Order: sequence, then C-alpha cells, then structure tokens
Amino acid sequence: MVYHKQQLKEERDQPRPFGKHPGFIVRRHEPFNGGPQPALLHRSFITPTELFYVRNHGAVPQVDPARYRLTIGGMVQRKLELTLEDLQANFARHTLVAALQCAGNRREELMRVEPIPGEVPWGSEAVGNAAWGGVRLRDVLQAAGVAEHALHVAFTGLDEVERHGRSFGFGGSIPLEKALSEEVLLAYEMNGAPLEPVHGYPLRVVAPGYIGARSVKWLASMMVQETPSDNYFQAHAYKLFPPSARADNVDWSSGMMLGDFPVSAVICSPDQGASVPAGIVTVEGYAIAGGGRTVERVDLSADGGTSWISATLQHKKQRWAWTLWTAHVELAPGQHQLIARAWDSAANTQPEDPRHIWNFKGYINNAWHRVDLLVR
Ligand SMILES: Nc1nc2c(c(=O)[nH]1)N[C@H]1C(S)=C(S)[C@@H](COP(=O)(O)O)O[C@H]1N2
Ligand SMILES: [Mo]
Repeated sequence: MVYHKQQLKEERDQPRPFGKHPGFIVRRHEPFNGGPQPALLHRSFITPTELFYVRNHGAVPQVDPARYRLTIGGMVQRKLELTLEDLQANFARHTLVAALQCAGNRREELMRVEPIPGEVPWGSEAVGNAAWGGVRLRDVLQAAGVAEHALHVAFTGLDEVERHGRSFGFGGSIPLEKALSEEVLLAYEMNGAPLEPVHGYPLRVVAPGYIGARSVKWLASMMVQETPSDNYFQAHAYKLFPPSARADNVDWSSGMMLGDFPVSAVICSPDQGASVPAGIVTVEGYAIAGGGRTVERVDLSADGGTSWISATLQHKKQRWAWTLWTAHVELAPGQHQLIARAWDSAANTQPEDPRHIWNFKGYINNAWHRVDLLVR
C-alpha cells in the first residue's frame, strides 16, 4: 500500500498511538507493535522517532523518573543503585548513530513458506536508524568493578510480560566482551530528545549490531554473571532452531542464542505490487550489516538474479548504522520482479530463498528481497 496525500487527510483526525506517524502500520494494539510503511522508511538516514518501529512484549510501563533506580549486581565488587541523575552527572555522555532491527523483521515472508502461529507478521519495517545519547555500559560496569570469571551481563526491564501463566520483566543478556565494547550504550536520549515512553523511558540498553531483543527497554537491573540470562526471551525465545524443530518437538537447548544479525538489503520503493511507468525506474531501500561489519555493496537484479547492477550507497562504511541506497533500472512494459541483496565487509551475502532458512520462530530472514512490479 502506498501512502497518499488523501490518506493523510483522512488519517489526520485518527488517534495516533504513542505519537506515531499516521502512516504507521499497527501490527498489534496490545501490546503495541508496529512500524512505518516501507515507502516512508528510506526517506532519511536518521529515522524520525514518529516513524521508528515499536516492538513490545507487554504494556508500556509508566516510570516516575524521581523514583527510578538502576541496580547493578551479581559478580561485581560494588553493588550499585543509580538514579537517572547519577548516570547523567557522573558518567560521560556519548552519542552514536546505530540501527536497531528486530530478529523478526521480514517474518511475513517466512510465514508464506509455512505458518508461524503466535508471532508478529512483520514486513520489512521492524528496523530503524537513530541517534542515541547516553552513557557507555562499559563505564558503569567499571564503576561497579567486574569480578574475575564473569562472562555475561543480563538485563531486566520494568515491563510485565505474561508467559506460561507467569508475569515477569522482559530480559536478555550480552556477552561481557560485547558489554565492554565502546558501542554499547545505556541510552536516555533518542534523536536528541529524552526517550519516548514506548522506546524505553527513562533508560534502555542499545546494543548495536545485535538483534533488537538485547536492547532492553525500561532497564531496571543488570546482573554480571557467568552464564547467559535465564529470562524466557534469552533461554527460549530469540533462539535460532534447526529446520526440523516445531513448537511440539523442540529441544529448547538445541537453539543458538541470537546475537549479531546477518547482512540484509531491502527494497522500500517501489513498493510490492506497485505500478510504474516504463523507462528508467528509481529503486531505493536500506541495507544493514550486523556485528560491526559494514555494507560494502548492494546488488539489484531485474532478471531473477542472472545479472546484477550495483546500487549507489549513500552512507558508506559507517559501522553500526544502516545505509540507504539507490539504483536505476530500465524496464519495458510488463510484469517484473526486482531483487536486492547486500554484501558485507566479511564477504557475507544473503541466501536466495526464505525456504532455505525457515525456522519455527521466524527469525533473521535475510533472503534476497523481492518486489513485484507492473510496468505500464
Ligand atoms: N523491556 C523490554 N525491552 C525490550 C522489548 C520488550 O518487549 N520489553 N522488546 C525488545 C525487542 S524484541 C526489540 S526488537 C526492541 C525494539 O525496540 P523499539 O521498540 O524501541 O523499536 O526492544 C527490545 N527491548
Ligand atoms: Mo525484536
């Protein structure tokens, strides 16, 4: 669906949940989940907050900043309890442009291979690129003093998520090595403003290059420990399972805990099913590389992958951020399919078909991105 001026007029009077743009696709109201229409996603390098996707597993908690405390415990020399003011006054402020991407981005394409019940059917909108401001997790860990033999840092949020009759805060962990890297932030700002409640106010983790699930919002506590978090969202969900696994036969210990996400390119415009005039067609989108790798090339094919042209990258070699890209193809009248794929700085590229990477939770689909067009 393309976003039209007419629609804007009609939607102006509609409620805008959490201050999101009228062109925001709400995938679920409770808990609130959604993201922008693809045609709005690639308009600027920094994704405006009103267009930034939201992935929630529970209701958005209302946090009183005066009563807020972050606790740091586990394998540390000094347990800490910090107010927002402590963090802002006693630790250096750092900013970083970094993309967040949900592990479930593009799940919809996997669902067409085989249904994935109970999961959010994301198109390619569960991604965004923001300017984050806050303190380095490393600096806070150093203030607490990390004990020997510690290997992971586990985070828990203030939200209440229901799973299997239990209610608990969303959580997850990252390896200590990642936690001590300069890119991981405890962010209190997004795009130059205090975090919006829906994005984790007053404080969230930003773990660039990792699946979004590790960037815990409404951060309540951090535990330094020898093992990964035993929170449901680290120990069961957000794991990559073998192709034969299904909900009724899964061996939960067989999955790989997801961290770095893989390289991926997406066509945002023209949109799926669009009708465009014959001639030179401008194709635009985003590309993203995980784990601190950079996007080195984006290829575009209009003949099923037999021949490819190189797109122009607009934000080359910027680690942690996405890049926007543009390509021009000449198309004659008729039905066409455009395909995009990216290569990263480790020479990784994308699998051809979602059938080959299907997994029962529907994570990290980075198959060649395809858009069907009618050229008139
Ligand atoms: N406390 C908490 N943190 C959370 C989540 C959540 O449900 N609760 N969702 C995670 C997931 S799966 C993703 S993809 C990102 C989404 O961040 P955003 O909503 O700011 O885009 O937040 C992560 N942090
Ligand atoms: Mo996610």
